[in-house]
Amino acid sequence: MKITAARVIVCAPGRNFVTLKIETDAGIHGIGDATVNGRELSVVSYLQDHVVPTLIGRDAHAIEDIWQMLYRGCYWRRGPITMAAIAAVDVALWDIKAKAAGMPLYQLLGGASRSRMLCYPHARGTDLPALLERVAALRGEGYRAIRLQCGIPGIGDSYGVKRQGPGLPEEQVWDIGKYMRFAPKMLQAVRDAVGEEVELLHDTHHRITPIDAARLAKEVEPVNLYWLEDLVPAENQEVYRLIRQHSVTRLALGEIFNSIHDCRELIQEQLIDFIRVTPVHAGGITQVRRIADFAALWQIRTACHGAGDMSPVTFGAALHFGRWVPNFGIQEFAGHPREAAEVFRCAWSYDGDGHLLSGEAPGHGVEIDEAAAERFPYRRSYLGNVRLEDGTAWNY
Ligand code: CS2
Ligand code: MG
Repeated sequence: MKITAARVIVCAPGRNFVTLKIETDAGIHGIGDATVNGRELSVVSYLQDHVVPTLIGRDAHAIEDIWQMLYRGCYWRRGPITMAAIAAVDVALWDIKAKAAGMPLYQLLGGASRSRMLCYPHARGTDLPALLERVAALRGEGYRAIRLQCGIPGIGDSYGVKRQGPGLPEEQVWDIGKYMRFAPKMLQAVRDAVGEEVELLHDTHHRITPIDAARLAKEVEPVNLYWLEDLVPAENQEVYRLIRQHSVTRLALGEIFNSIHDCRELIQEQLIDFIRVTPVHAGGITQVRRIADFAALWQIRTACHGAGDMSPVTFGAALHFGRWVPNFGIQEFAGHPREAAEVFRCAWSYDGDGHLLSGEAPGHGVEIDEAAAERFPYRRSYLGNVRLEDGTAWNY
């Protein structure tokens, strides 16, 4: 089966998405996600100007060989743009192969390890009462695990509360001390409100220092969180040794990783409990599967990143991966803008009881309506610029 064409479709149904569509001489097509939030057009050019010309005429079934060619042949390997481009090709080819075999992608990967996937939505509130109200509403929708993000007294809406609109980066203020004084109280207050049965998660979003992270992880042990996520940036993976030695609070990391080398020490030194890599940012199914198998050696579980900027295509691929992968943990389910449903037709669904269903359609079960996509043209947008109160540039 030969690749005959590959096109990049850019659209903004509520937010920007970049989709790669690969067509074959068997009349079967597949789609992959190439969305890198805030740097979308970089991947468009990487695909259109550099990758697509090398794909035409190749065997669409040769997923591994094409992955290795794109990874090794580019010389300037790894990095978010390269690996998102490789991911888009990889997921589109897995979609094609599964469709050609007439089976849902999870079957092609090795069959179902579970019938449904535990998931968690985002509860956000500008203050604690608003957060508690949102948590109660999500409990009413059947969710068994919920992520908590709250405005912080003295610095207003922080990460995970105020949505970034289109246009140039918004300046946001952060203060470690104010966060450190508020977060443990916020988390305990929600635990007191919902009881012990609900899994509670929190994302610190790279915003504190390692010793603060150790203190926070230790202080919230009584809350028995499902996890604390992205406590500190992990370019230097060994900083997690300091955190780990002080606490048994579960730790999650990895949504920004794009290579197995970004998490090798974290995994083999058991410095984390959940690995958050997701197909679009970590080189597609082909590499995410490798990372999951490596993580399984230390009983580390998967938790694919599933924020709204993970396209419905990535979400579909992640759910089929999650249906198969033996060491599955949980799937993030932040949801997509309402308009996205006009462009992407998805076979996956929420079961109303805290779990997601992959669907049984051949492939990853997601299709794009190109005519509808044209109704939502690209709009340049950015993540925020974060600064400490003294003006120091800080981590978004
Ligand atoms: C967050 C993301 O969902 C999460 O865990 O870390 O919302 C992240 O902020 C965005 O994906 C960045 O584009
Ligand atoms: Mg996160």
